[in-house]
Amino acid sequence: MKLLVTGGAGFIGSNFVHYVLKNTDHSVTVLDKLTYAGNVHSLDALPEDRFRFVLGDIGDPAVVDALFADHDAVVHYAAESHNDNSLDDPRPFLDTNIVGTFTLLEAARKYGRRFHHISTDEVYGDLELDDPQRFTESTPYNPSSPYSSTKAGSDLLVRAWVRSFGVRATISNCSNNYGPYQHVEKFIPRQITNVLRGERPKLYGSGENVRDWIHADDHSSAVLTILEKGVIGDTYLIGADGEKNNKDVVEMILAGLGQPADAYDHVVDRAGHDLRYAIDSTKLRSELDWRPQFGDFQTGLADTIAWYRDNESWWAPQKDATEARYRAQGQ
Ligand code: NAD
Ligand code: TDX
Repeated sequence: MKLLVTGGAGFIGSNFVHYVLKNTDHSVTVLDKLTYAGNVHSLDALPEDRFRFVLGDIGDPAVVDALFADHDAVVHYAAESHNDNSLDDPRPFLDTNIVGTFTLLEAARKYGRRFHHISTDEVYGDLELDDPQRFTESTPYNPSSPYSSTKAGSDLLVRAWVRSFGVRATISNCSNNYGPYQHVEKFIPRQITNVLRGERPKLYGSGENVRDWIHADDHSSAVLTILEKGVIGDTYLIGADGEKNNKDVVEMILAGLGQPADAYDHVVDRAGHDLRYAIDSTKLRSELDWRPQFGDFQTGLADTIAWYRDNESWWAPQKDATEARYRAQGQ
């Protein structure tokens, strides 16, 4: 297959591109605008005969149409992805996540292409810490932030284009990813790179908030499975039973870097901060026979810490500007 991957210079998209080129015979074209979150060096050293990079905006129909005409299937990762940024300036989230997805769906309709939409568990809102329920495919949408509301809107556009225009699309909603190539604005890389620079990790609020961690490679294998075997029009939740509260994750990072367990700061909480996410991925496991490979968060985190230690040249150019932005917000 010739795959078009939007947002392939970002964190999860670049991990997907590496995964596909390593584990399948597909060829890949990346369409990416290279916003502050995109990094071409995440796509270094890929096989030239099976990989191509195109600089462009998913909201530009001329660029999008030409690429759809020339590919068999599209996996759509491109998005504005950071909740904190969406609280500061929501506009780019509407432009890319809503209008950009709309532009891609119109091309999928015009050229009859298979389309897979990447989304998030945040569309379901949050859970109490002691709620025995986890999110399933039938949990009602209840997004909290400008980011998650635009992702929810984009999911609903995909559903409408399937029903009204017969677009051959599937949707997946995944929990929090970790692994290499994640921007230093995000929780785990921010704390690892802080410690590597001799600064203290920064925990929002009490640190009791829970996230359900999955390694980016497990997300990639799930997406490939859905692309190959998923039922058109269906939604699949992706998760690996990785619930941890933020305080525990910070303590694991400190331990992994030989620092005392309490060497972190509490900072101003995020506005509207979701308390807990938790995914029930029974449908994906039972209907499509998918299993995660990174069962052990501790080992996956140790690999991720090692990657940031070994790849300072990848993250250092963004670190100062990211921390300056956080400092201005008291975080
Ligand atoms: P990211 O911010 O690291 O990467 C986003 C990429 O999209 C960047 O390369 C950026 O340049 C590109 N991009 C942004 N606007 C664009 C535009 N208008 N046209 C073309 N390219 C554009 O994001 P990520 O964390 O890798 O997330 C990727 C996708 O996965 C998003 O759709 C996100 O909602 C979803 N998701 C993320 C997580 C997570 O834990 N990070 C979890 C579940 C789902
Ligand atoms: O410095 C920090 N300190 C802190 O305590 C940062 C940056 C975050 N946090 C907390 C906020 C969250 O409870 O850590 C948790 C994770 O924060 P983020 O990395 O910003 O992720 P989150 O808001 O959970 O959203 C992520 O997962 C779902 C991705 O950014 C989204 O794109 C995805 O949809």
